Formats: sequence, C-alpha cells, structure tokens
Amino acid sequence: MKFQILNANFPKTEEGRVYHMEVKRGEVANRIITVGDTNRAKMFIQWLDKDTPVFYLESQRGFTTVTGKYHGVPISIVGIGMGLSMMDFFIREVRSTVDGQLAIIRFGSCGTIGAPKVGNMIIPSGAFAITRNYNYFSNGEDETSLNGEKPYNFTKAFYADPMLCKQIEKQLLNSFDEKEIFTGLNATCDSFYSSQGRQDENFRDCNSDIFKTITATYPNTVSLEMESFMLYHLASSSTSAPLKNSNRVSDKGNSIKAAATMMVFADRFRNEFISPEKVQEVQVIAGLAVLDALVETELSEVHPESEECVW
Ligand code: R1P
Ligand code: URA
Repeated sequence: MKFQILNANFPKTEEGRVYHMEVKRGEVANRIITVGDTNRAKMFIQWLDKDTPVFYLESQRGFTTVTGKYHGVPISIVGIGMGLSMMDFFIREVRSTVDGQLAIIRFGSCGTIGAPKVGNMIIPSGAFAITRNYNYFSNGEDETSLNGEKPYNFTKAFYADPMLCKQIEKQLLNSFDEKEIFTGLNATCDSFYSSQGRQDENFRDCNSDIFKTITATYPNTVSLEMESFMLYHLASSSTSAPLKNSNRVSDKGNSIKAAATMMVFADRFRNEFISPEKVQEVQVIAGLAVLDALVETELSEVHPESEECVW
C-alpha cells in the first residue's frame, strides 16, 4: 500500500485519494467509458484532444484511469479488469470523487446465446445476474437432492438509461449495419465458466442445462458477460448527485446514468470465437461511436472546472 489511509469506513488518503483506484477529486470526469481490458483503455488516448493534457494513472489494484478532453468535453476512460466486484469498486469510488451527475458507458465484450454473430454489437436494455448457488454444492449432492435448491441463482433485471442506449445505437449505426446491432437482456455471470454454461471436466458445475434455464427465465436474453448488471444495479440504486463542498444533494433521482455496449467475442451456439484481427477492427469503430455517444449526453450538473481538475 502506497498511501496512509485515514478512514476505515470509506477509505481515503488525506488528500482524498480512494483506496483501490487511487484517484482524487478533479482526476475523473463526469462522462466515463469503462472497459475491462487495459489495452482497450489505452486505445482511447489517441483520440483525445491534443491541446489538453492527458492524465494517466495505473493503481496498484489494477485500475487504469485516463482523463482528457474529447471535442472539448472532459472525459475519463477507466480500465477496471473483470467481474462484479471490480465494477462495484469502480462505481462507488468514482461516485465519491466526482461532483455532479455521472454518465457511464461500459464498452466491453460478451458471449451470445442468440441470433448475433461474432463481431456484432449488443446494447443491453437491461441486465440480470446469474450467480453460483454455493449451498447447492455443499455436500457433494446431485442436482435432484437438495430440497428444491437450484445450482444457479437468477436476479431480477435492472435497466439502462434509455436515452444513453439510443445515443449509442445512433452512433453505432454510422459504422455498423442495423442487422449487426442487437438489443435485449444481458446475463451478467459471476464466472466466465460455470455460470456461463462452459463445460469444465475438472469441476462439478451442474450447468449442462443453463442455457435452457436462461431462455425459460428471460426469453429475450442475448448476451453473457461479467459486469453490466452491477453497473445498471448501482446506477438505479444511486441517490441524488452530491453538490460540491456541501452535504446537500442536487435534484431528485439517480445521480448515475448508465448504459453498455459489447462486442460479441463468443458465439456459444455455433461455438465460434472472434479473431484478433476482427477485434482490432470492431474495437476501433465501436470505441469511437461510444466516445461520440458519451459527449452528446446531457448532464444536469457537472464537476466545476477549477485548478484541481486535470482537464
Ligand atoms: C471475460 O473475458 C471478460 O470479458 C468481458 C467480460 O465481461 C469479462 O470481463 O468484458 P470485457 O471485454 O470488458 O473485459
Ligand atoms: N466475455 C464473457 O464474459 N463471455 C464470453 O463468452 C466472451 C466475453
């Protein structure tokens, strides 16, 4: 650990750096693209305005934060790694260091169990979570024995900001055919393997019929990945935006607008995986579309420009 932390409830340093992302007020903008892969985060640097400094920070806990301006609008790109917990760290720590409303777009990759093909784009209107039911596996019992317990738990669905989804779609349509863009529900899974129905002979996962269960529970499911549910869930659980230097909150409602778009990397029905060349091609055109969608997004209140801001 590099810094002395002052507060055990919401750990921050004396200058206000949060514990895992290591950023402080003025280092993250209100408009944020979050990605899993650090190289995808770095890709965005080439498109940021050249006449504004670009802030870059890699934290000891695997978060990469890039902040600059795009077409004159402050923007951050945050690489968070993978999984529900990393999304939770990111949303909460960013929320605590930025004044005003936040607009967050996750730009990720996913698998599909629907009509989309590798290289297509998904804009999930909502997301539910699938988590392993640890109790089910406790006694080495088989699937039929444990008082009706099921091996996987399904949550309710939480929804994206519809306007932000529309803006992403509008921008993607500049480079993709409409037949290559899909919406529907996304399943955010707590594993790339078991809860995404991958067969692994080294573990007892009881997941052979999980695709059937998914489509029976949520028939319009198109994608499987590992973070969007937490983004949508926390955005819809967020309280009103905090005002600078005050305990008061601004207008009523959630302080976070959230949406996601994912490139299809794995087609689970046809058992196909995207090529590295296709990833490069799709990542560039979709990345630019996400940037354009984000800077168009209206926010009711943004972080005031001051000397503390890196942009
Ligand atoms: C798994 O390979 C990772 O890829 C997807 C999943 O959600 C998971 O994080 O997202 P990213 O491409 O954003 O990392
Ligand atoms: N990301 C996932 O979580 N699953 C896939 O199948 C592909 C990318």
